[in-house]
Amino acid sequence: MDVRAAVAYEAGKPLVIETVQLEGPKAGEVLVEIKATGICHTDKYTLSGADPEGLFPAILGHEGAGIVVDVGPGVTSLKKGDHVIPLYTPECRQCKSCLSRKTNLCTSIRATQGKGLMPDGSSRFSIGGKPILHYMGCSTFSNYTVLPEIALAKIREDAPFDKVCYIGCGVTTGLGAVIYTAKVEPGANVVVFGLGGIGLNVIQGARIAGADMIVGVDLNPEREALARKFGLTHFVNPKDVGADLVPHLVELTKGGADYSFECIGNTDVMRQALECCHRGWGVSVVIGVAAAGKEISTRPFQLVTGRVWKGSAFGGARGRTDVPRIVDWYMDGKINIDDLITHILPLEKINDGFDLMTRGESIRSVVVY
Ligand code: NAD
Ligand code: AHE
Ligand code: ZN
Repeated sequence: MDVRAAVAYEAGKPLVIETVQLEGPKAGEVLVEIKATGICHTDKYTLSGADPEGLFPAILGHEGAGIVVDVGPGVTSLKKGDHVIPLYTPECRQCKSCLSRKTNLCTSIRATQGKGLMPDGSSRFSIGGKPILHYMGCSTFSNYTVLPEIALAKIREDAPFDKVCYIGCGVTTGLGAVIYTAKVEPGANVVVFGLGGIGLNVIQGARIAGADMIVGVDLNPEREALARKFGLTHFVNPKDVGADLVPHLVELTKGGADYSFECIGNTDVMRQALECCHRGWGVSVVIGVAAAGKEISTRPFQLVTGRVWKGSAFGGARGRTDVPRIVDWYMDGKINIDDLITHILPLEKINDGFDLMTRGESIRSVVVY
């Protein structure tokens, strides 16, 4: 079938709206009509050329929601008409990782997904017979896409697509990092670096977990007011404290953070996030994705004296199990998504969404088909 998609032909170049040919679902696959998709910083990162797994030409986008249109042979858990959220972290419930119960990083299709291909090693997208690659197994910058059954969370039908698409990445990543990865407890002191689409969800996660002090660190002063609405108690602009940021945060939290979260993708900030943690027990969670070639460093003494450095992908959430629950939290008014969706755009304006993010003017832009 012919579909409408934003194609990333080359790193660093704007997306091009094209008519693309999409093959139907093969065994174990599902055809989904995407109704809405968020634009995440990771799409910008890959488009920039800094992602070692960034391949072109491709159809980016990994934060969508839509409706099942057709299923391939052998699909049992989904049927035409089901409402779904695509999962860049699938949940096969059979691989070593899923069965371990120690991680959400299902490994069953990761190798082909990282090459921009479906599990059988081919692409379903093409233009004039030339293959166009998938992205993060999702390619939600297309009004129709094909995914493996294990990479779709079935959600309730009354949930609005233009809001719950954000649960496909940003909401789950931020909330999950607090709840599933760090397991923040009531009364904890939390420091969040970067108050964008991810960091603001970390803040609301920390509030829900019952944190006492929720400190936000951002270079953009405009982020403070919105963050306060989500539970922020203290705002720090690094420009105001300069080289003294770490001691300032340690003093503010009366000895250091119980938990810190890096939501930027800056390796210097990752170090600050670790070092502002409390001696003996502070846990720092890396969420931000850093460019190819970047490395983190600190004095090993920081770890010897009890600070813990860990990371979180998709918030540690098991997509098919946890995503439908997070949709329920939104529908029950337990989490706020509406105030984070600052812009709604048609597909033709998708490049404006990237520009708004670059200029720090949006939290989430959502493309509605
Ligand atoms: P965003 O652009 O919306 O937000 C980034 C924020 O960081 C902005 O508010 C910006 O002003 C602030 N900032 C930038 N440099 C700073 C600095 N040096 N000090 C303090 N603040 C600074 O991005 P986002 O969508 O929230 O994504 C954040 C990061 O998380 C990205 O690296 C993205 O790729 C990554 N991410 C990771 C996962 C995961 O599963 N681990 C999932 C989604 C996104
Ligand atoms: N290809 C990138 C990795 C990027 C990355 O870390 N992705 C996160 C999700 S970001 C969503 O916005 C993730 O889930 N990682 C686990 C995985 O298996 O990819 C690079 O830098 O190499
Ligand atoms: Zn994302």
